[in-house]
Amino acid sequence: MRARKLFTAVDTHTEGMPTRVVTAGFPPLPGRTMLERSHHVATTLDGWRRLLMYEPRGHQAMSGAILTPPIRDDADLGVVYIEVTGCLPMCGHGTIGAVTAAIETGLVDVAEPTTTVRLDTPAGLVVATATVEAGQCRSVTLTNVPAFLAIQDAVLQVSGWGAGGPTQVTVDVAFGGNFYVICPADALGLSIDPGDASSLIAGGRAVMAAANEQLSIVHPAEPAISGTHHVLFTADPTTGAEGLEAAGTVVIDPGYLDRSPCGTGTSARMAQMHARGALGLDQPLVHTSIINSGFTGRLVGETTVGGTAAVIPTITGRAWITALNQLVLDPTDPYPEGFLIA
Ligand code: PYC
Repeated sequence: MRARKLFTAVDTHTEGMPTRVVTAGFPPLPGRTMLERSHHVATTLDGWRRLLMYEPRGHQAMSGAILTPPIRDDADLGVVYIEVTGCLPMCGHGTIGAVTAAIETGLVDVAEPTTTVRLDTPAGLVVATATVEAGQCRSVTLTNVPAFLAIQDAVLQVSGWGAGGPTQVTVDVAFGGNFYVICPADALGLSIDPGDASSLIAGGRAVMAAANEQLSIVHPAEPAISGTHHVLFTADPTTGAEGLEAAGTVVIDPGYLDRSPCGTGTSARMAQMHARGALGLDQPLVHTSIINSGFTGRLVGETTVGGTAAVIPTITGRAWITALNQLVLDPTDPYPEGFLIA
Protein backbone atom coordinates (compact mmCIF):
# COMPACT_ATOMS: atom_id res chain seq x y z
CA MET A 1 0.00 0.00 0.00
CA ARG A 2 1.23 3.55 -0.76
CA ALA A 3 -0.35 6.54 0.95
CA ARG A 4 0.07 10.10 -0.25
CA LYS A 5 -2.12 11.07 2.69
CA LEU A 6 -3.32 9.32 5.84
CA PHE A 7 -6.17 10.45 8.10
CA THR A 8 -7.31 8.73 11.26
CA ALA A 9 -10.89 9.04 12.34
CA VAL A 10 -13.38 7.63 14.80
CA ASP A 11 -16.63 7.15 12.89
CA THR A 12 -19.80 7.52 14.94
CA HIS A 13 -23.50 7.96 14.47
CA THR A 14 -25.69 10.21 16.56
CA GLU A 15 -29.30 9.04 16.55
CA GLY A 16 -28.70 7.75 13.01
CA MET A 17 -26.61 10.60 11.58
CA PRO A 18 -22.90 9.96 10.89
CA THR A 19 -20.01 12.00 12.23
CA ARG A 20 -16.50 11.19 11.06
CA VAL A 21 -14.42 12.48 13.99
CA VAL A 22 -11.03 13.25 12.44
CA THR A 23 -8.28 12.81 15.02
CA ALA A 24 -5.16 13.16 12.82
CA GLY A 25 -4.10 14.01 9.28
CA PHE A 26 -4.75 17.76 9.03
CA PRO A 27 -1.77 20.10 9.46
CA PRO A 28 -1.99 22.62 12.35
CA LEU A 29 -4.78 25.01 11.36
CA PRO A 30 -3.88 28.72 11.46
CA GLY A 31 -6.38 31.27 12.83
CA ARG A 32 -7.01 33.50 15.83
CA THR A 33 -10.47 31.97 16.30
CA MET A 34 -12.08 28.64 15.43
CA LEU A 35 -14.17 30.53 12.83
CA GLU A 36 -10.92 31.57 11.14
CA ARG A 37 -9.64 27.98 11.31
CA SER A 38 -12.90 26.78 9.77
CA HIS A 39 -12.50 29.41 7.03
CA HIS A 40 -8.94 28.14 6.42
CA VAL A 41 -10.25 24.59 5.91
CA ALA A 42 -12.97 25.90 3.56
CA THR A 43 -10.60 27.99 1.46
CA THR A 44 -7.24 26.20 1.55
CA LEU A 45 -7.82 22.58 2.55
CA ASP A 46 -11.20 21.98 0.97
CA GLY A 47 -9.87 19.07 -1.11
CA TRP A 48 -9.18 17.13 2.12
CA ARG A 49 -12.70 17.91 3.34
CA ARG A 50 -14.12 16.55 0.07
CA LEU A 51 -11.91 13.45 0.26
CA LEU A 52 -13.30 12.72 3.75
CA MET A 53 -16.94 13.54 2.98
CA TYR A 54 -17.53 12.52 -0.65
CA GLU A 55 -17.76 9.10 -2.23
CA PRO A 56 -16.10 6.63 -2.20
CA ARG A 57 -15.01 7.24 1.43
CA GLY A 58 -18.19 9.10 2.39
CA HIS A 59 -21.61 9.68 0.89
CA GLN A 60 -24.22 12.40 0.34
CA ALA A 61 -25.28 12.58 3.99
CA MET A 62 -21.75 12.39 5.46
CA SER A 63 -20.59 14.85 8.05
CA GLY A 64 -17.54 15.22 10.24
CA ALA A 65 -15.73 17.01 13.03
CA ILE A 66 -12.01 17.82 12.80
CA LEU A 67 -10.51 17.87 16.30
CA THR A 68 -7.79 20.45 17.00
CA PRO A 69 -6.19 21.93 20.09
CA PRO A 70 -8.50 24.69 21.38
CA ILE A 71 -7.71 28.39 21.04
CA ARG A 72 -9.64 29.49 24.14
CA ASP A 73 -7.93 28.78 27.43
CA ASP A 74 -11.18 27.53 28.96
CA ALA A 75 -11.79 24.77 26.36
CA ASP A 76 -10.58 21.14 26.18
CA LEU A 77 -10.86 20.61 22.41
CA GLY A 78 -11.23 22.71 19.28
CA VAL A 79 -13.61 21.52 16.56
CA VAL A 80 -14.10 22.39 12.90
CA TYR A 81 -17.37 20.95 11.60
CA ILE A 82 -17.47 19.71 8.02
CA GLU A 83 -20.17 18.25 5.84
CA VAL A 84 -20.73 17.55 2.17
CA THR A 85 -21.50 21.20 1.38
CA GLY A 86 -18.65 22.83 3.29
CA CYS A 87 -17.90 23.91 6.86
CA LEU A 88 -20.48 24.71 9.54
CA PRO A 89 -20.24 27.13 12.49
CA MET A 90 -21.80 24.53 14.81
CA CYS A 91 -23.25 21.04 14.63
CA GLY A 92 -25.22 19.44 17.46
CA HIS A 93 -25.18 15.82 16.32
CA GLY A 94 -21.49 16.27 15.40
CA THR A 95 -20.73 17.54 18.91
CA ILE A 96 -22.48 14.55 20.50
CA GLY A 97 -20.51 12.22 18.17
CA ALA A 98 -17.20 14.00 18.86
CA VAL A 99 -17.70 13.97 22.65
CA THR A 100 -18.66 10.27 22.61
CA ALA A 101 -15.58 9.46 20.50
CA ALA A 102 -13.30 11.58 22.73
CA ILE A 103 -14.57 9.87 25.90
CA GLU A 104 -14.59 6.30 24.61
CA THR A 105 -11.12 6.51 23.01
CA GLY A 106 -9.48 8.38 25.91
CA LEU A 107 -8.85 11.70 24.14
CA VAL A 108 -10.13 13.52 27.24
CA ASP A 109 -9.96 12.76 30.94
CA VAL A 110 -13.01 10.73 31.87
CA ALA A 111 -14.89 10.87 35.18
CA GLU A 112 -17.97 8.85 36.11
CA PRO A 113 -20.89 9.37 36.34
CA THR A 114 -20.40 12.66 34.46
CA THR A 115 -17.63 14.02 32.28
CA THR A 116 -17.62 17.62 31.11
CA VAL A 117 -15.98 18.47 27.79
CA ARG A 118 -15.65 22.13 26.78
CA LEU A 119 -15.49 22.64 23.04
CA ASP A 120 -14.11 25.66 21.21
CA THR A 121 -16.33 25.78 18.10
CA PRO A 122 -16.55 28.32 15.26
CA ALA A 123 -19.86 29.51 16.77
CA GLY A 124 -18.44 29.92 20.31
CA LEU A 125 -17.93 27.86 23.46
CA VAL A 126 -20.11 24.74 23.73
CA VAL A 127 -20.08 22.85 27.01
CA ALA A 128 -21.02 19.17 26.88
CA THR A 129 -21.83 17.02 29.90
CA ALA A 130 -21.76 13.30 29.26
CA THR A 131 -23.24 10.54 31.35
CA VAL A 132 -20.61 7.81 31.50
CA GLU A 133 -21.09 4.31 32.91
CA ALA A 134 -18.30 1.71 32.94
CA GLY A 135 -16.42 3.71 30.30
CA GLN A 136 -19.41 3.92 28.00
CA CYS A 137 -20.83 7.29 27.08
CA ARG A 138 -24.57 6.82 27.57
CA SER A 139 -25.74 10.29 26.55
CA VAL A 140 -24.42 13.79 25.98
CA THR A 141 -26.12 17.05 26.94
CA LEU A 142 -24.67 20.09 25.23
CA THR A 143 -25.31 23.67 26.13
CA ASN A 144 -25.46 25.31 22.75
CA VAL A 145 -24.60 28.82 21.67
CA PRO A 146 -27.54 31.25 22.06
CA ALA A 147 -30.40 30.67 19.63
CA PHE A 148 -32.83 33.29 18.36
CA LEU A 149 -35.73 33.92 16.03
CA ALA A 150 -34.22 36.14 13.32
CA ILE A 151 -37.13 36.65 10.91
CA GLN A 152 -40.81 36.01 11.60
CA ASP A 153 -43.57 35.38 9.04
CA ALA A 154 -41.52 36.02 5.90
CA VAL A 155 -43.53 35.43 2.75
CA LEU A 156 -41.43 33.62 0.11
CA GLN A 157 -42.24 33.14 -3.55
CA VAL A 158 -40.95 29.61 -4.11
CA SER A 159 -40.20 28.72 -7.73
CA GLY A 160 -39.73 25.21 -9.02
CA TRP A 161 -42.25 23.68 -6.67
CA GLY A 162 -45.70 22.53 -7.76
CA ALA A 163 -47.45 23.21 -11.02
CA GLY A 164 -47.84 26.70 -12.44
CA GLY A 165 -46.14 29.79 -11.07
CA PRO A 166 -44.29 30.31 -7.79
CA THR A 167 -45.87 28.92 -4.61
CA GLN A 168 -46.26 31.43 -1.76
CA VAL A 169 -45.03 30.08 1.58
CA THR A 170 -44.80 31.81 4.97
CA VAL A 171 -41.70 30.86 6.95
CA ASP A 172 -39.64 31.88 9.97
CA VAL A 173 -35.83 32.00 10.08
CA ALA A 174 -34.11 31.11 13.33
CA PHE A 175 -30.49 30.62 14.39
CA GLY A 176 -29.43 27.68 16.54
CA GLY A 177 -25.73 27.57 15.60
CA ASN A 178 -26.67 27.67 11.88
CA PHE A 179 -29.54 29.53 10.24
CA TYR A 180 -32.70 27.48 9.59
CA VAL A 181 -35.65 28.38 7.42
CA ILE A 182 -38.52 26.87 9.40
CA CYS A 183 -41.47 25.82 7.28
CA PRO A 184 -44.51 23.65 8.13
CA ALA A 185 -44.25 20.54 5.93
CA ASP A 186 -47.97 20.76 5.14
CA ALA A 187 -47.44 24.19 3.53
CA LEU A 188 -45.99 22.18 0.62
CA GLY A 189 -48.51 19.33 1.03
CA LEU A 190 -45.84 17.09 2.64
CA SER A 191 -45.43 15.18 5.87
CA ILE A 192 -42.42 14.14 7.98
CA ASP A 193 -42.36 10.65 6.59
CA PRO A 194 -39.58 8.66 4.85
CA GLY A 195 -42.07 8.05 2.00
CA ASP A 196 -41.97 11.81 1.28
CA ALA A 197 -38.14 11.96 1.42
CA SER A 198 -37.50 12.93 -2.21
CA SER A 199 -40.29 15.52 -2.19
CA LEU A 200 -39.05 16.97 1.12
CA ILE A 201 -35.58 17.32 -0.42
CA ALA A 202 -36.89 18.93 -3.62
CA GLY A 203 -39.18 21.27 -1.65
CA GLY A 204 -36.41 22.11 0.82
CA ARG A 205 -34.02 23.03 -1.96
CA ALA A 206 -36.64 25.28 -3.55
CA VAL A 207 -37.43 27.00 -0.21
CA MET A 208 -33.69 27.39 0.55
CA ALA A 209 -33.03 29.03 -2.82
CA ALA A 210 -35.98 31.40 -2.34
CA ALA A 211 -34.88 32.33 1.20
CA ASN A 212 -31.29 33.04 0.14
CA GLU A 213 -32.53 35.19 -2.76
CA GLN A 214 -35.38 37.04 -1.04
CA LEU A 215 -34.27 37.47 2.59
CA SER A 216 -31.28 39.06 4.26
CA ILE A 217 -30.02 36.40 6.67
CA VAL A 218 -27.06 37.71 8.65
CA HIS A 219 -25.95 36.98 12.21
CA PRO A 220 -26.37 40.21 14.24
CA ALA A 221 -23.04 39.85 16.06
CA GLU A 222 -20.94 37.82 13.59
CA PRO A 223 -21.59 38.97 10.00
CA ALA A 224 -19.30 36.21 8.65
CA ILE A 225 -22.20 33.86 9.47
CA SER A 226 -24.82 34.52 6.82
CA GLY A 227 -27.23 32.77 4.48
CA THR A 228 -28.78 29.38 5.00
CA HIS A 229 -27.98 25.83 3.90
CA HIS A 230 -30.74 24.28 5.99
CA VAL A 231 -34.53 24.09 5.83
CA LEU A 232 -36.37 22.60 8.82
CA PHE A 233 -39.75 21.15 7.88
CA THR A 234 -42.02 20.84 10.88
CA ALA A 235 -45.18 19.07 12.02
CA ASP A 236 -47.38 20.55 14.74
CA PRO A 237 -46.24 19.65 18.27
CA THR A 238 -48.32 17.19 20.28
CA THR A 239 -48.39 16.36 23.97
CA GLY A 240 -47.11 12.83 24.70
CA ALA A 241 -45.99 10.80 27.71
CA GLU A 242 -42.74 12.80 27.98
CA GLY A 243 -44.36 16.21 27.50
CA LEU A 244 -44.21 18.23 24.33
CA GLU A 245 -43.16 16.25 21.24
CA ALA A 246 -42.53 17.59 17.77
CA ALA A 247 -41.44 15.91 14.57
CA GLY A 248 -39.18 17.68 12.13
CA THR A 249 -36.71 17.01 9.37
CA VAL A 250 -33.83 19.14 8.15
CA VAL A 251 -33.04 19.35 4.45
CA ILE A 252 -29.33 20.06 4.05
CA ASP A 253 -27.71 21.52 0.94
CA PRO A 254 -27.05 20.05 -1.62
CA GLY A 255 -30.02 17.76 -0.96
CA TYR A 256 -30.23 15.22 1.81
CA LEU A 257 -32.13 14.78 5.07
CA ASP A 258 -30.51 14.83 8.48
CA ARG A 259 -31.10 11.38 9.91
CA SER A 260 -30.91 12.77 13.45
CA PRO A 261 -33.31 15.39 14.84
CA CYS A 262 -30.48 17.93 14.19
CA GLY A 263 -29.07 19.66 17.27
CA THR A 264 -28.78 23.15 15.84
CA GLY A 265 -32.13 22.72 14.08
CA THR A 266 -33.77 21.65 17.35
CA SER A 267 -32.20 24.71 19.02
CA ALA A 268 -33.51 26.99 16.27
CA ARG A 269 -36.97 25.45 16.57
CA MET A 270 -37.03 25.92 20.34
CA ALA A 271 -36.00 29.57 19.92
CA GLN A 272 -38.79 30.05 17.39
CA MET A 273 -41.38 28.35 19.64
CA HIS A 274 -40.22 30.37 22.67
CA ALA A 275 -40.45 33.66 20.77
CA ARG A 276 -43.97 32.69 19.69
CA GLY A 277 -44.99 31.80 23.27
CA ALA A 278 -45.23 28.04 22.53
CA LEU A 279 -42.31 26.79 24.68
CA GLY A 280 -41.35 27.95 28.16
CA LEU A 281 -38.00 27.90 29.89
CA ASP A 282 -37.14 24.47 31.36
CA GLN A 283 -39.97 22.82 29.45
CA PRO A 284 -38.61 19.71 27.66
CA LEU A 285 -39.23 19.25 23.95
CA VAL A 286 -38.73 15.80 22.42
CA HIS A 287 -37.76 16.52 18.82
CA THR A 288 -38.01 13.49 16.53
CA SER A 289 -36.35 12.89 13.18
CA ILE A 290 -37.35 11.34 9.86
CA ILE A 291 -36.24 7.92 11.24
CA ASN A 292 -38.04 8.64 14.52
CA SER A 293 -34.87 9.01 16.59
CA GLY A 294 -35.04 11.76 19.23
CA PHE A 295 -33.20 14.56 20.98
CA THR A 296 -34.55 16.14 24.14
CA GLY A 297 -34.18 19.89 24.05
CA ARG A 298 -34.66 22.39 26.84
CA LEU A 299 -34.24 26.16 27.12
CA VAL A 300 -32.25 27.04 30.21
CA GLY A 301 -32.02 30.82 30.04
CA GLU A 302 -32.62 34.01 28.14
CA THR A 303 -30.01 36.38 26.76
CA THR A 304 -29.44 38.69 23.81
CA VAL A 305 -27.26 38.37 20.72
CA GLY A 306 -26.28 41.65 19.07
CA GLY A 307 -29.41 43.28 20.53
CA THR A 308 -31.74 40.40 19.48
CA ALA A 309 -33.63 38.46 22.18
CA ALA A 310 -32.18 34.95 22.42
CA VAL A 311 -32.39 31.77 24.49
CA ILE A 312 -29.82 29.26 25.70
CA PRO A 313 -30.70 25.75 24.50
CA THR A 314 -29.52 22.40 25.76
CA ILE A 315 -29.75 19.26 23.64
CA THR A 316 -29.49 15.69 24.92
CA GLY A 317 -28.80 12.77 22.59
CA ARG A 318 -26.78 9.60 22.15
CA ALA A 319 -24.02 8.47 19.80
CA TRP A 320 -22.26 5.22 19.06
CA ILE A 321 -18.83 4.45 17.60
CA THR A 322 -19.19 2.58 14.31
CA ALA A 323 -15.57 2.29 13.12
CA LEU A 324 -11.97 3.16 13.87
CA ASN A 325 -10.83 4.37 10.51
CA GLN A 326 -7.57 4.96 8.69
CA LEU A 327 -8.35 6.70 5.43
CA VAL A 328 -5.63 6.82 2.82
CA LEU A 329 -5.12 8.43 -0.56
CA ASP A 330 -3.09 6.33 -2.98
CA PRO A 331 -0.93 8.54 -5.27
CA THR A 332 -2.52 6.94 -8.36
CA ASP A 333 -6.13 7.32 -7.19
CA PRO A 334 -7.89 9.14 -10.07
CA TYR A 335 -10.38 10.75 -7.62
CA PRO A 336 -8.13 12.44 -5.03
CA GLU A 337 -11.02 14.62 -3.83
CA GLY A 338 -13.73 12.00 -4.26
CA PHE A 339 -16.94 12.73 -6.12
CA LEU A 340 -20.66 13.20 -5.59
CA ILE A 341 -23.44 12.09 -7.88
CA ALA A 342 -26.11 14.78 -7.80
O1 PYC B 1 -27.06 18.36 14.42
O2 PYC B 1 -26.70 20.51 14.35
C1 PYC B 1 -26.80 19.42 13.81
C2 PYC B 1 -26.61 19.33 12.34
C3 PYC B 1 -26.33 20.33 11.49
C4 PYC B 1 -26.26 19.77 10.21
C5 PYC B 1 -26.48 18.43 10.34
N1 PYC B 1 -26.71 18.17 11.66
